[in-house]
Amino acid sequence: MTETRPTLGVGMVGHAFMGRVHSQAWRSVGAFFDLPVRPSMTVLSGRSRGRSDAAAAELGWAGAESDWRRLLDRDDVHIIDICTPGDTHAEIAIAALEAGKHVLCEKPLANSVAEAEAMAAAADIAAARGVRSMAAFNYRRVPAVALARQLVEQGRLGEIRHVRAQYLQDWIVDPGHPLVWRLQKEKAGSGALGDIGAHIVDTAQFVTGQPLTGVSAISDTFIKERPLLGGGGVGPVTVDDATLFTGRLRDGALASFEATRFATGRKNSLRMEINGSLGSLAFDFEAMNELSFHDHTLPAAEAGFRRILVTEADHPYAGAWWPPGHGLGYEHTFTHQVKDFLEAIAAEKDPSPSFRDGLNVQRVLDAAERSAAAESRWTPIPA
Ligand code: SOE
Repeated sequence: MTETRPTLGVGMVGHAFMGRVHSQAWRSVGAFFDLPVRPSMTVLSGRSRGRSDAAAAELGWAGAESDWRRLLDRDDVHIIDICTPGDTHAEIAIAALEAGKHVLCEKPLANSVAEAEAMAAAADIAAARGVRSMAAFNYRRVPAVALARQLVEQGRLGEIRHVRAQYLQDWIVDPGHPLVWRLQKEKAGSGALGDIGAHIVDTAQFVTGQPLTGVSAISDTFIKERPLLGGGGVGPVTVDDATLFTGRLRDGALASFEATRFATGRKNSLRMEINGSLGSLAFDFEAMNELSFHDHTLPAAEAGFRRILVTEADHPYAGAWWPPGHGLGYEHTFTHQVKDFLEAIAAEKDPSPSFRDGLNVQRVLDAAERSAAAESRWTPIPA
């Protein structure tokens, strides 16, 4: 059959952990979802020519460049997918939008509110010309999280009173773990707060449909110095190892957030419990195919948390994959992300989460950082 769908060439910047998982998404999306456009893995770019060539061959990209600016000059590149550390996001995203390329950008959107504001402003100007942008908060695309959103939207939880959100990892508990870029403020912006706290802020606001209005935070860096990557001594850790904060949602719910890389035994435990007047929801990414739901309208004798296995064809995204019960993994959330992004581009609609949503998360992170520095002072989030 002749291919009639338009082809959208993708240029991906960065090919480490995020680049690898985004590559998997671009490789698989067309095989599992019936898309109105056809993505083509045109080119990736990294800093070294040799490593970029090798990564392109390994990950399935047609070509490689060693400077992302070259991707913007190419007519066969329509989408720029930014998978680099936060300190480069603003420059690449703004240049790409100005060059008329649609942009998908990893989280956190930027390293500062000022950068995120500039990106959101560039995205607004680009959108008026039909150029789309999206912040990559992949956990919204876990079927169980998308189902949680649907249940809240349907009013099954009633009035939301509490959100309890945690993102727990343990990969830097060992003081011998080297000083990687995620532990350097100038590269990453912040530590556990921006890397994983950003996800629970986005997920909580997405599922409840409500923004946070203010926060009060505490934060610590337990291990102050770590071995330099190339050897030759130690260097200072300039970001938080853990940040905790309380907050209030728009309609009055009280919320708590905990982002830590020191929760021994917890590998990638993004957890959320939401309590409403009519029911509650609970989720843990370490059991990502399940959502627990308590229906408080049932007689007390029958009520209680029940586990929904979120693998039915009627569940968000799940029908495109395997028969019920066979389950999905981390990588599928990225496939769902590019599916939604491509569909929005084809429909000439602004994708969600937008750069404005990314800016809002940035404001929450910034408020938490300022609050922690000011003895947990209550810090409002600017609208
Ligand atoms: C590392 O902490 C990390 O890879 C984050 O950067 C991701 O955003 C998260 O999904 C998993 O953990």
